[in-house]
Amino acid sequence: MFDNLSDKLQRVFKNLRGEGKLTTANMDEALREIRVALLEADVHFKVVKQFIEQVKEKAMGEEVLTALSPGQQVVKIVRDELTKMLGGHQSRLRFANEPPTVILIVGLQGSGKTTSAAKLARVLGKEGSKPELVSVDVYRPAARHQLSILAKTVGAPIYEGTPEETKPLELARSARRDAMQTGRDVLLVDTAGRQHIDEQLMGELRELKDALHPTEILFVADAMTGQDAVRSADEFHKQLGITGVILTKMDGDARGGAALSIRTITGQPLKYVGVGEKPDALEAFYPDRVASRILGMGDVLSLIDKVQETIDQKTAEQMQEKLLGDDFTLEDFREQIKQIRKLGSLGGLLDMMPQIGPLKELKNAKIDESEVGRVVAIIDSMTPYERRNHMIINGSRRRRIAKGSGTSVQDVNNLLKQYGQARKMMKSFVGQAGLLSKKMGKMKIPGFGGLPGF
Ligand SMILES: Nc1nc2c(ncn2[C@@H]2O[C@H](COP(=O)(O)OP(=O)(O)O)[C@@H](O)[C@H]2O)c(=O)[nH]1
Ligand SMILES: [Mg+2]
Repeated sequence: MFDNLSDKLQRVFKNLRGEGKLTTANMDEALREIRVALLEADVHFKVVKQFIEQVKEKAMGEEVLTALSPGQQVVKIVRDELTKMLGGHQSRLRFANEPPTVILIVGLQGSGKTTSAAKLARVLGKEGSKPELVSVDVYRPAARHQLSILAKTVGAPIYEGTPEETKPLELARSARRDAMQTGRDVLLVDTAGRQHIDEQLMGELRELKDALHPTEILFVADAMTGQDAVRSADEFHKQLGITGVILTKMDGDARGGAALSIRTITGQPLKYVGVGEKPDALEAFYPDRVASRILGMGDVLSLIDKVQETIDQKTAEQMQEKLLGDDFTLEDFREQIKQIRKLGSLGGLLDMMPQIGPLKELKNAKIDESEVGRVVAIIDSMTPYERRNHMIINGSRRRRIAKGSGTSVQDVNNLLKQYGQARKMMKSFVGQAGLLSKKMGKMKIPGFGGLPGF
């Protein structure tokens, strides 16, 4: 996501940093490069124009020119403006005063409506809501069947309808009654899509809107279609009135033009992004985090969210206490490795971390399953006393452990070395981040990370 744009912007700032002072000349040059980078990322030209004007106005302001490090100020201005361009603050779903909250999911065919409806049911369920699904795509039985299967996967009930209910409106009304009777507090309505916007589709959606009074009308768009996604979002908004956007297939979108334009063009917020085909691949959209990520400042808050969602909370807390209390044993190390394996490939995680030097190189690294198995086997072959007192593991113990685990003394040596490094690293990184997130909840970490390279 945003890879090219990110690389280019970081290069601009690096050059700017080389200049001692900000002048009209080097600022103009930097702005020109930022403009090209945005246009190449397929950002709408109007959005680019507005962005450049804003940055220019702020960067030429008095405080910046007299600041100690003007380059740093400019990065901050760009980050703030990028955040604004992405919508400013996170835009959460709204709920009706009287349940059930009705959420209408609309968009063109193939954009990811059905998949997103199920993903959203999963997210809402995790947050403590009791969502119910219904498909009103009466034209394609396969589409309704697809939602039934997905509903099972995410563990949400679906209103299947009776054979007499052949119209979208009838189905939706019955589903709402069903939700009310069964105590479900959110009804997600997956609608039919067309390849192009047409009057019949809009008429049908308007009818649903008038009858159901949805709290949210979420437009689902395929990020890979770039400005086409923005255009259709705008058209839907004009004709129907949407309340937010879910941008899907961000995992396949290297440029990011739709994400960066949709807010400014439609005036409606991006609420969620789809980042894969699986039911758990939906993320809430945080403009400030994404802006930081684009500028290579990492996205430690999303990283913490992911770690917390994946790793069993209790284990993580115990681990943190151990780390801080300095009694992180080989048994804990083994547990930790098992947990890390659950997080999946390192690539996704490293994307969220500040791109400092060598970390960037690690980006494509994958957790090696056989390596994980070997490490666990070695630790299993130690006595409990050894696991708690790694210092006593001398040469003869190492030989015995190697033999017991079917590995070599070299492997055992490596593992002990890794363990030593992990103790150090964990203490400084996860220890701090985890504890901070625990103490501060969702609060922003003040001054986090500073600005890259300054
Ligand atoms: N890679 C990727 N594929 C997605 C994402 N969201 C949906 N898809 C795929 O896009 C295709 C169309 O999705 P579907 O939900 O059926 O679209 P609909 O016609 O709008 O209901 C399916 O193959 C989905 O698996 C996403 O975020 N990432
Ligand atoms: Mg569908």
